[in-house]
Amino acid sequence: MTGDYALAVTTGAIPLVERILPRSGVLQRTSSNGVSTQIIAANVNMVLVVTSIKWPAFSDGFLCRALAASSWKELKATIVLNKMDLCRSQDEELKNRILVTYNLERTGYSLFPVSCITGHGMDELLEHIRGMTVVMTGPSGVGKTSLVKYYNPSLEVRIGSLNPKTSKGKHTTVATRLIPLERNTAVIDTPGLRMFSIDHIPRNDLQFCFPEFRHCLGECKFRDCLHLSEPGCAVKSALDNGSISDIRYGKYVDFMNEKDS
Ligand SMILES: Nc1nc2c(ncn2[C@@H]2O[C@H](COP(=O)(O)OP(=O)(O)OP(=O)(O)O)[C@@H](O)[C@H]2O)c(=O)[nH]1
Ligand SMILES: [Mg+2]
Ligand SMILES: [Zn+2]
Repeated sequence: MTGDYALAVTTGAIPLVERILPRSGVLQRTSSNGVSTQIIAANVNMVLVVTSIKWPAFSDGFLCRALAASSWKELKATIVLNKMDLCRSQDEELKNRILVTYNLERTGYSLFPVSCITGHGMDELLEHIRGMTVVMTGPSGVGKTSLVKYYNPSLEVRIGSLNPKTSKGKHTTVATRLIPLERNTAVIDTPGLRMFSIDHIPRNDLQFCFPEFRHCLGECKFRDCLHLSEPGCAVKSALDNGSISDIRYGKYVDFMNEKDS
């Protein structure tokens, strides 16, 4: 597993792995078969959920699923909003909406608008991940590999073009790889995902995967409130007074309903 630490003996020419050391900081998703759970990377300090302002289109669904999966494993998550060089005046509204929906004060997440082309925000992002091993996840074509290539230009990696009809990526990266950037700092590049499935998160636990709900939990009229249509719900009150975003709450309801069926 990428990120694993192993004990190895080196008596011969080839080191022999004796055992894998216990893992911490494991990012998981539900496999595409919908049944088993897949470890994306192990021993990471933080998850970078990489998105793009456009090409491919920004997706709240992907982002909220990846953030929920990170919270589920108690992993710190950071949102990277790439391709800011493509942001035109007609995209400003979307950019501002994303900043409000996911901003630090409400959610505790960090958000970095960046561009791998102009270098905008890239120094700040490097400062943010310094000293850590971070795993990147995101849809195909958002620029995950471009990001590591920006930090390490001599790196031999494939960067893919987009499908001009769909403006989606072509699943260029096919294997997960740990790339050391500087002393004590490494980035794990992963293949782009069509969907970040979170079927492995139990329905009753989803509420804990939205950090902005936390201050409300325990404040609802019913102890077993799932914040859907129960009376006296503190999450719904926070939604009504605007301290929880309607987009984030909408995703929570979608994910809860998916688990119903
Ligand atoms: N305009 C613009 N294009 C970018 C930026 N970053 C990456 N791209 C382009 O986006 C396309 C996809 O980049 P990749 O780095 O291969 O994307 P990826 O996320 O690694 O894709 P997969 O490996 O398929 O998951 C390439 O054509 C890059 O040149 C950016 O900041 N601005
Ligand atoms: Mg890639
Ligand atoms: Zn409630």
